[in-house]
Amino acid sequence: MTNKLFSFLKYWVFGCFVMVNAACQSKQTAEQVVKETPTVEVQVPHFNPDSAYAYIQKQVDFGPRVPNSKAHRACGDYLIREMNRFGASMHVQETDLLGWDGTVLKARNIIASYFPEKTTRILLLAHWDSRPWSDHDPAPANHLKPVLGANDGASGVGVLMEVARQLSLQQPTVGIDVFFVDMEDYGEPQWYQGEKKENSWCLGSQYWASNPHVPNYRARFGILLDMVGAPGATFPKEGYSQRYAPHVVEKVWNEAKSLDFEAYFISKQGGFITDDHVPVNEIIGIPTINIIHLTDEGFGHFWHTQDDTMEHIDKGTLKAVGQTVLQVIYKERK
Ligand code: AHN
Ligand code: ZN
Repeated sequence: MTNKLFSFLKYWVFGCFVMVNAACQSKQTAEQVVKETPTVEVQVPHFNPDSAYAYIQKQVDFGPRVPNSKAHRACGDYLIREMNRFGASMHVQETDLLGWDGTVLKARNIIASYFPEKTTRILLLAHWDSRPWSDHDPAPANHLKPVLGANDGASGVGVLMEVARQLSLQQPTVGIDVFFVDMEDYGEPQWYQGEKKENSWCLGSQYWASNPHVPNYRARFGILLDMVGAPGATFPKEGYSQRYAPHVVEKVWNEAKSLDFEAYFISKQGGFITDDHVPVNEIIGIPTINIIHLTDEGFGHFWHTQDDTMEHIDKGTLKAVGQTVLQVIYKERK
């Protein structure tokens, strides 16, 4: 009797174990089916705006990074060091460029390549030099003073440094080249009365577009970041971007919308801005857009003034731009 009861209990317990186990296994199988189903969902890393902010602060702490200055040299060294630390293969283009005033400018274009073996590539750009003249400052006494360039220069570089840090942690499907462009902001100042010189802006990108860091360089498309740190910044669809790379504009603005950033990436036609994406489109022929802060009043009241400082850098704006760029990169397929 006791034996029979024991035997019954034994099989009952065993039966329960089998049933529970079977239930678990069928659950596992269901999960595996879900995992194995091809899906467009990808894990996009979280852009950290505190890091981007710190990278902007660091650049600004060198002082104005104007051509041929100690601060410019030191900041360039810092950028090369940091991008190396973030696991990129570095290409540094050193060259002498001629400014509108005849000054020989010691330029360094800094290109950080991720996954150089991949043939499908995206090019990301921002200029790292700052402007030698605050020619839009309300006080004429400031017109010959250099711009600190927290927003104009450092913001785009800071966002791309945080993108690079994420690239060092998680590999996307495509290869990425992060290009810190030199000598963008040496354009002829407002106060200059002499003969107007064409193409005095964007000297570093003009040079690169004619002399790429690797022969026959190609990228599927490019994204330039310029002045991407101001609180409440608005990025209309800039003219040259729409002309040369409308599909890239749509891709980027759609991703921004899906992340609820349409207050920044506004659905509005912007003016034509001479910037580093122009030689990239016109000389080397890579469809490239410009994410640039632009309002009906221009680039912001602090643009090319003594007031382009950290006070006008906003982490909410950095997040909107950085997360949108990361989403575009990590969703791109071969
Ligand atoms: C012009 O105003 C011609 N280009 C604006 C490009 C620029 C200057 N971006 C930053 N500073
Ligand atoms: Zn500028």
